[in-house]
Amino acid sequence: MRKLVNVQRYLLDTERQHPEASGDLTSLLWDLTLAFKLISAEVNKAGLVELYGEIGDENASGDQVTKLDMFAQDTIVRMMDHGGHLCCMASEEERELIAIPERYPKGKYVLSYDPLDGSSNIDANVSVGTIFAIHQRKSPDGTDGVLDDVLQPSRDLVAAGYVIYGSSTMLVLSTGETVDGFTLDPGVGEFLLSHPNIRIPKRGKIYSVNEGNSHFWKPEVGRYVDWVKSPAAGGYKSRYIGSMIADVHRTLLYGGIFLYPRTYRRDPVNGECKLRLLYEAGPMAYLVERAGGVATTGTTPIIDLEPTELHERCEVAIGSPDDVADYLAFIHGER
Ligand code: AHM
Ligand code: MG
Repeated sequence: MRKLVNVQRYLLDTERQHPEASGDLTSLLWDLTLAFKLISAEVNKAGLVELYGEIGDENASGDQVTKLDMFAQDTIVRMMDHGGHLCCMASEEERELIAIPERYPKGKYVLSYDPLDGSSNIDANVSVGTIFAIHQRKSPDGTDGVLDDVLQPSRDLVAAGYVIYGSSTMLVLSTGETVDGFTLDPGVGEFLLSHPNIRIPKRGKIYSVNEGNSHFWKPEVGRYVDWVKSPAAGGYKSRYIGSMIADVHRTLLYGGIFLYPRTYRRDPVNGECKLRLLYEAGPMAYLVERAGGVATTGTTPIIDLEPTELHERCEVAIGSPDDVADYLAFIHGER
């Protein structure tokens, strides 16, 4: 009979491989999975309980906030503020750091997250997801967390993952070694290990980028995209959902490349990037690299970027090592 591993058993097994572990990270992740189950239940019935639609506000990054964004944001804060594992949090939906209330103990970890990535597509029932990243704090134990606790490179993450609320709900997680996938069994309400040790293929046959921006790319990006869809490249397909979590999840499983390059639409000199480093690009880069892939801005590995502000953005090229190598060759004018 197949061994059934729920996420709690997986976390305990991982903890036992590290005798120095205090169990704090395991409890933190366990609390998070409960938040994900609550969000998953709500996403699944959004159309029924009138949770679709925008609430008329913009978030810290200037995007329209949807009702489900707010639900996901509130759920994570409510589940995570009192466990004694965190010293502060940072969210796409909040301009400033989220403090742990005075009355609760302050822990040794920091949580950065995007409560509902891809939510601009949600009314069309497109897959959305939660992205999360956990660092160890740098400031003294027991005190309130500070900005420097959050502004750490993704290379130093102790855990990261995402939950995709798709045709089924899936949690993809790494605590530093393997990348493992769990599917939520709605009957029993447990995340069960379904995709152990995910490895990205060395090369894929899919490229994923918003080609609606092509007039605003650097010419090198356009040259790569022209090449990748040409017969010379050997028959790549285009897939773009417009929900990073879904586009990167597919890239992780099938291989290929996901791009969100800088566009020169509003600022023709410096251009602008879309994806946020701390809670979108960084954790996804960490996971893809752990699974054998590559994640770069075009010049720097994303996991090496030193964030300087909470909602900082960066360029993104993520995927199979051979595909990202082709992209870099075009970007650096070698092809
Ligand atoms: P969001 O966090 O407001 O949903 O924005 C991020 C999303 C990503 O999921 C996705 O990759 C990107 O925005 C799509 O952007 P675009 O519509 O410009 O292609
Ligand atoms: Mg997002």
